[in-house]
Amino acid sequence: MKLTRSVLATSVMAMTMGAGAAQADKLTLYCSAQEEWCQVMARSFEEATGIDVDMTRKSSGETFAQIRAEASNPKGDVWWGGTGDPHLQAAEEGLTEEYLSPMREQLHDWAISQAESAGNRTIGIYSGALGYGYNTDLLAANNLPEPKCWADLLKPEFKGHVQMANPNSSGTAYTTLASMVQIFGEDEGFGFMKGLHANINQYTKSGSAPIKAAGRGESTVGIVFMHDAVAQAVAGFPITVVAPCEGTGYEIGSMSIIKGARNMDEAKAFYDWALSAEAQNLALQVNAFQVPSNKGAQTSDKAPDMSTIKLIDYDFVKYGSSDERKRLLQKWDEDVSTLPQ
Ligand code: S7P
Repeated sequence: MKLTRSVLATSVMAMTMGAGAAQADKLTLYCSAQEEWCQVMARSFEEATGIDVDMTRKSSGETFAQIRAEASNPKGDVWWGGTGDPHLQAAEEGLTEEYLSPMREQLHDWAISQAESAGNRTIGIYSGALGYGYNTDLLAANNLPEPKCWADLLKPEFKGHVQMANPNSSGTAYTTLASMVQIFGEDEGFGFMKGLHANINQYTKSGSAPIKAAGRGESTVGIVFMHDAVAQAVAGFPITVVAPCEGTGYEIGSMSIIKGARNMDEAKAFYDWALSAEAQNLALQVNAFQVPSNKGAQTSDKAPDMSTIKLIDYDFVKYGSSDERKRLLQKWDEDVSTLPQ
């Protein structure tokens, strides 16, 4: 893949600025998007720049916890992908580095707002709406009514049929929890999570695992970002994608440079490159159906159409704040996860 002149110039500039960099031509990338997308980003950056990339894929909440644990001796350089809330929390806790990329002018306003709300210690790279998907064959085999709303997932006949991730490890599941609180209010939102708990067959570590299980016929419903459900349908699995009738939350998938990165020049080169239309178009190669943040990047025609989905005005500042994220997770741990099923 060829870099545009501006991205290449930016990358070269970043590389030459860094006299005294600890290690040249190496980047440690923490990735929280889907594995295939992480792989193609790492390999394409290597091809474009000759910089070796050591990439590890972990869920958003797990990566946040790792970066925090490593804060006194940072091992990662860039955290790319994953829901924005833990990136905002990392920014607030001083775990990520302020950076103003020359690529910012090419981005949608929502990506810049994400950056500005965090003192430019993170930035939006894609967006996507939360929803769920279900296996049409299993739904029919179990005589279940077609679900259209969040409330439908609480029906007693769905007991044991619904899967979601654990909000501590998964950004998708934290977005679910924060969305329910915003849609229904705190008390009713937690009431919803308790009702849902009764129907959950498993809390997975990774956010997209529940829809993969539904695709394989191991679970009927998976609560995920709608683009992850579309990916299963496009792969040929009998999955129907639902935009819940009450409205839904969404994510601004984000990227941050880790504070104290050992390979700071390479980190900035990756950051600039990852904001380019060319790099964001790599999503199309791996059936990643998020909406890209570069105005010139292509959105797949299979991607959920955000303009037709009833989106809430998700309060990223509040639900990405350290206190609120900790509080909601603790409350979920104490009041929801401990209930009998
Ligand atoms: O699969 C893509 C995606 O849904 O995964 C990210 C997610 O946060 C990572 O998985 P976890 O839920 O396990 O944290 C999203 O940002 C992305 O759209």
